[in-house]
Amino acid sequence: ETQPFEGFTPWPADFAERYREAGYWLGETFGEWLHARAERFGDRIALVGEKRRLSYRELDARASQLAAGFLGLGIRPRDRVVVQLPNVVEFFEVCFALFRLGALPVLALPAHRRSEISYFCQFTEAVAYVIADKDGGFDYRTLAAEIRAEAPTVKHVLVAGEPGAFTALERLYGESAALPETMPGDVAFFQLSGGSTGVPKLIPRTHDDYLYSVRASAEICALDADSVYLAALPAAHNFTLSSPGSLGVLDAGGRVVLSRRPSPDEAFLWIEKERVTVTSVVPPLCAVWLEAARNTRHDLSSLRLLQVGGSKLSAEVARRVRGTFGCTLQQVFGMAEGLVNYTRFDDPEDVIIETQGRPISRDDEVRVVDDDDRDVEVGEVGHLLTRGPYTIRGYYKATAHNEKAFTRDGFYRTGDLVRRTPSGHLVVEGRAKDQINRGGEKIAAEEIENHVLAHPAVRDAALVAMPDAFLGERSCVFVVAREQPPAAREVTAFLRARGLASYKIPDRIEFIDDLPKTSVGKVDKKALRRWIADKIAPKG
Ligand code: J2J
Repeated sequence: ETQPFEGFTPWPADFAERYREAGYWLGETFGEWLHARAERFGDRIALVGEKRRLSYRELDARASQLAAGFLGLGIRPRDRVVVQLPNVVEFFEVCFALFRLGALPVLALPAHRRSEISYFCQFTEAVAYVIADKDGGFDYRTLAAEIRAEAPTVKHVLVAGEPGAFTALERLYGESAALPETMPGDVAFFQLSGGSTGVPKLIPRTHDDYLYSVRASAEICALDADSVYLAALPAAHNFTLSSPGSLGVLDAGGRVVLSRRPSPDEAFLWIEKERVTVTSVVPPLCAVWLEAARNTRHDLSSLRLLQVGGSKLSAEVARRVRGTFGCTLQQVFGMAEGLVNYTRFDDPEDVIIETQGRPISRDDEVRVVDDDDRDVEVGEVGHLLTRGPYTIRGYYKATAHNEKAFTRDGFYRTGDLVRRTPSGHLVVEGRAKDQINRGGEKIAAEEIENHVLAHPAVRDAALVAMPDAFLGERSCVFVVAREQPPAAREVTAFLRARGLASYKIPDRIEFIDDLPKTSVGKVDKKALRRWIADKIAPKG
């Protein structure tokens, strides 16, 4: 018996038992899972990066060697390690090494900057921070130096590539060592929530629950040892990692190809070269790929499945996928907190075009409710609540927030407004949470408002979504100035200097005398959204 992990909300015992009995939770850790894959798939290629290809056996061995290196540094079970890597082979080596050790990766995105990373390190009391030297013209070592100054718990900065002042990851691969035992019911790592509050929330995922979602996803998508998956979006994102993503393909014995950029230039090259069969994109990227595919010189004929998710796909774009790529479209509506919905291969075409799919599991409990948590009729729009074998019961160390984000009987309040069709498929109709979905990248309004409010010339601020033909939504911040309004450019520069990820910088700033309020005195964001939508609407 191990001590319960502080800050983690386990499933109630009767649910856990049910999930085990139903065969969802197999009692296997990521470490064992990878060993088993190496046994079975041996010298087959598991990962293809820009510089290296790794077989299953090599990946398994490298993970053990790196785990030994981490142990040598003093990293222990349950220690948190912030991992911020682009789509490189090292991402998997590091994650699997930490899994094997029982240390817990916190999966940051490459776009995150000082504000986010510093928070993750401080909040989780991370002992190490893993980066690449450079990516996309950005030097992560500069960021790491700032993080070291702000987060004293971070004892090690480990660098894939040129280490500069820090430690080269390459030097840590050691002789395999005896590793402590890990438990399948334990937290394996942290995903990040899109969030709607002042600070990002961390999502603890266990070996048992995550591996179930991966295995079941791989089955729904009919993956096998001949599947070749292109990770075009960031590998750390839940969609790319697990729906079925890289892990799903590794589960099936297939090959994962890592693209550094999601651009058609690079992605199409990989598709041709590695004969990619399946990949996943967000809707704006889908539109870009569709355009580029019209006159590409690359052979894309190997592609059998294009998955689209992360934000709402328009039916117009959806309809073009089959004709352009000659492959099946699959809509994916998922969340890092758990629940993932897929359209199925045998769904009628209109269901594939017009719905966001149905849940993975028979034991995914889905409720669609009104503002008072009463179930609405099939076909009516309501709040989506869910619980199940791979949906968390609480965010990490967030007791007060969990009271609001979960019902008393453990349903997660997704914040999504959906409609359920008679066939059980879900259609995303909107959002109740205070978040902007900028083409799949999530922005928590309150987080940005707090940053804007820190500007000395700002008295009040409200961030809302404005419609955008390409991204679906962009962000607009309404600012009430104390006296003379600052220049918009100056506010933007101020936010950048605070170390915010680029995608979170408001796309537009509107100065306003006062924020409109509702009858109960809350900021009337509906009115602000309507106002900005009207203002930017094409005239005529
Ligand atoms: C509309 N909104 C969607 C969709 C997600 C697979 C796919 C996506 C994610 C993801 C994921 C949507 N149509 N098809 O984790 O495993 C919005 C909803 C949802 C939120 C979750 C996966 N697919 N969304 O996007 O944690 O609002 O996960 O609650 O980043 O994205 O965001 P995230």
